[in-house]
Amino acid sequence: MIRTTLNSLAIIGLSSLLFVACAVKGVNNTSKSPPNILFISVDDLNDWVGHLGGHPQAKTPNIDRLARNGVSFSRAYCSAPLCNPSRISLLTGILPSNSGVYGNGEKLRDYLPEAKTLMQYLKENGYSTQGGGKIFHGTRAVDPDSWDFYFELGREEMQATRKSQYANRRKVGLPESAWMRWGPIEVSDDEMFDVKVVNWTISELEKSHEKPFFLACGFTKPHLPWYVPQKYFDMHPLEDIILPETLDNDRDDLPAWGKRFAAEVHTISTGKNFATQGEDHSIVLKYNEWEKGVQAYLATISYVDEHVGRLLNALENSEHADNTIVVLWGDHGWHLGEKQHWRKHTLWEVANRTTLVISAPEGVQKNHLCERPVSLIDLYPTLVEMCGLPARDGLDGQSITPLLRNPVLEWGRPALMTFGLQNHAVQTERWRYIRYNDGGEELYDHTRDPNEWTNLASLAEYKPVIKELQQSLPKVNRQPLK
Ligand SMILES: [Ca+2]
Ligand SMILES: [Ca+2]
Repeated sequence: MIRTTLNSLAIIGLSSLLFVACAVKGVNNTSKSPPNILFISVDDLNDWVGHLGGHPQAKTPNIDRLARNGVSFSRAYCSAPLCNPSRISLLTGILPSNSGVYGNGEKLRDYLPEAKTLMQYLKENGYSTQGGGKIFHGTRAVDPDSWDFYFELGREEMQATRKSQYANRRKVGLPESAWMRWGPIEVSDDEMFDVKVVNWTISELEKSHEKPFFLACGFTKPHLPWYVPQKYFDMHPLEDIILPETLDNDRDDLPAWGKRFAAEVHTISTGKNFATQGEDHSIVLKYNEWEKGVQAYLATISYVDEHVGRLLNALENSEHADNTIVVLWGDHGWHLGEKQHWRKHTLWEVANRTTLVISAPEGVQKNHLCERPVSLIDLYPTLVEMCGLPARDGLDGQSITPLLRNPVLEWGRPALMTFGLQNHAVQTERWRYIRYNDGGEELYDHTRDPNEWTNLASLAEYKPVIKELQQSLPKVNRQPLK
């Protein structure tokens, strides 16, 4: 079984889950200046990292190293399984059901003209805020008021970077008529966009800064296309690739909206015969690309991990090493065939669970895996508290600093996920409850069914469980703007 189970969490390099009681000081030590934040986002990263065990062949020694230096969350969930709403909710602290931001087309300031982003709040409190790569949904300075500086490539350099990434796609043997965009390419790491952003971030870590800094480095991978240099594919030999465990008739017990989300059909138009061919999974099977896709996702994650390692090295070798919080987060999960679905865009755990690791010189345990459900919506109030700033009203999340100090603390707060208007999932340690806008329901018992194969929602014996979980559904569902 690929999915992490409670019993398999004692894994590579992580110590026993048993919490060793130990006094931990608060982060905001008055004798020091406020801590800096190195904020690393990784686009479309599910739980396929070594220490989380989401895939047994994931190789991420550097993200694992960060986890050994802090707390990693085995049940970290996005607010929405899609880039724009996930990132806007994280960075404003406002849930999609309160903002009305459900898709990738919505502009932050059309929906939330008065919202104060995390970066704006830090700026108000004496921080400098700098970013590069994909932090909001885009690789330029989305919401300029949030940033003192945003690293951007010039138009020509950006075009050259794109071109280098696609230059060899014809050589990698992909069928011309399929949408799959993955395979090794013959470019050096330094030609890759993410690496240019990492190099800039490292240059900032090597400097002295007058103010405490918020420094954001946003990887655009492992979002498709999965084109990375050959050496990362060599780390994951095709002949050894293990596929995710799936059930052929898994969709049979889904309500209408669940079936609809699973059966998403894509029209891929690149101007050359890339028309709709049906569902992703049927195309992947038709061209015998499943193993290659899994290999390419693992390879692209290893590529990101290599450069996360360079960021960590730069921080460790800098004057900021002893006063910098590190947060690494993915914006949602990813299907690679589970429920015969690819990509995100569903309310199952696979599309919503992501990687979240937090380390800090003080106030955060080292080498602990926290199993409590947490949400990316919690990051804003968490960082505000870790920086010793006044708590903000009007945020939908809740600070998880108690879990950073004591990862086995009783928590009891479920995570909430939303995909489109009035489609929600509620996740506790045991249960996942999904309710769609037409009243369709799913219920999964993760203690017996971590793959979410058996929908229990129609069984009378689970009505009290559902009633309890429904208490965590949003009371307000803001309509999208016309
Ligand atoms: Ca994404
Ligand atoms: Ca099923």
